[in-house]
Amino acid sequence: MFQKVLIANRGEIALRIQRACRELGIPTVAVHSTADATAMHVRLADESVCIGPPAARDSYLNIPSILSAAAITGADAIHPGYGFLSENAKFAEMVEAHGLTFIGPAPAHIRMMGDKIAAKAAMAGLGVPLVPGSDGGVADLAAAREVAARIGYPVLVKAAAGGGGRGMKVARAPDQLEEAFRTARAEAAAAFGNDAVYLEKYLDRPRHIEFQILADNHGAVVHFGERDCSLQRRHQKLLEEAGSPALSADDRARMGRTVTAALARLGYRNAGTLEFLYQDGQFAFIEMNTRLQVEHPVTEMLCGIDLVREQLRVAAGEPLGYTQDEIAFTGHAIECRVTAEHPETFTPSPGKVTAFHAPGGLGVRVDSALYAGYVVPPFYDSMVAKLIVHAPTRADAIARLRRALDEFAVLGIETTLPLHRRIVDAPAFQRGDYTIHWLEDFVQAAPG
Ligand code: MV4
Repeated sequence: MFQKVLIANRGEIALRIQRACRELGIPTVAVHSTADATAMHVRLADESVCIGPPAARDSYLNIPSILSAAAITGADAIHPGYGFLSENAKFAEMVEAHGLTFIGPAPAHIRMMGDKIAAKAAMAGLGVPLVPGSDGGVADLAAAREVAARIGYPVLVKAAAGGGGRGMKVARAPDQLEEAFRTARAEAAAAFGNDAVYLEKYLDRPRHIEFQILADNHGAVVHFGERDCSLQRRHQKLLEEAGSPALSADDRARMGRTVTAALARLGYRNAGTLEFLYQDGQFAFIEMNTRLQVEHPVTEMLCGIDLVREQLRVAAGEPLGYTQDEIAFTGHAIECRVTAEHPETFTPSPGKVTAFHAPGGLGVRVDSALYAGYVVPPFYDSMVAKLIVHAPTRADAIARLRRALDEFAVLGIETTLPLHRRIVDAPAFQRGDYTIHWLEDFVQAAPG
């Protein structure tokens, strides 16, 4: 096992990784910007190193600073968390070139999944179902017209280097294709320095369902079931559940077998998530994330496993030590992402937290780096807490979530807690009857 782990991140995920390391007896090194000197992840680490000024590009994205911090403190592994450098293949390569272990997949797999065209080609070859679309990229408008005529309108033009909703354009009819194609291309070139685009049939009312997998360095791959992440606004997830209210145990087992077989053949290592659109009983792969995700706790609660501990163990070369049939899915878990934003306008609300009281009790978990007196800086992601509940049934989990939200107090800043309280009471949410478009409409409608 590792002697010392450097955590190249901040906030709640840095705490989450520290906790797993501490339970394994591994000392941790925190890195922080000058804006984060009083942050909880610095207070709770065994050692800390200041790596630069507030702007992320000068600190949490500063590869030479982070590698120097690892060298100075004698860390032998780096956990990147999510965001920042977590899906940067070059960083993973440099970590390994310095003789350290990158706690994540092989650089080649990070790079492959970062190119959405390459990711889809790989998955198609491994028997994973895709959305109907172009076979690879579309080089010009004529090629786009041919593909669109074959798959039928509406179609989506997507950037190969995109993902998470950036660089997508819909064409609902042939007369909209030229505009969609040209703007998607231009935006992709400007945003990613890569103008490669591809075409997909546009699914009009899908759910977003993703499968969590874990692979050791010896060829064993398991899945921990799915998460339903359909409740999002402007590509920011607000609430996630495990399992999906739309799937049966049979659906889960069938898709689980498909994804674990695919990743075993790929030789994938460590944690990963396969994203699917799910509509009319059909799964269609869209992207793979090669990192630990924000919403991993719902999977942990459902399966009773510590995913970060598992990441550390397999990165250190240990075998998984269990098989798929030893993984049980028990009850239901829901996570609310609480952000420092106005609950109706979504205006950012950084500043001093004057009081903080986290809910507790059976089946309630709060992952947060907040404390009373902490000043939320304006420089980073606005997420300040994750509230996760687990209960025997979905209805019990919703009742528990309502109760926990009522106990949760974050004063001094605006948060999205009141929005979560409204979602929990919405009949469509309670029925589990929603698509990726539901929340967008719900927040448009006036509260009351
Ligand atoms: C789609 C789609 C409909 N049809 N692809 C948006 C983010 C990126 N991961 C993929 N996205 C979508 N791809 C086809 N062929 C609709 C979306 C989409 C979406 C997907 C998941 C969660 C939220 C979403 C919100 C808007 C659009």
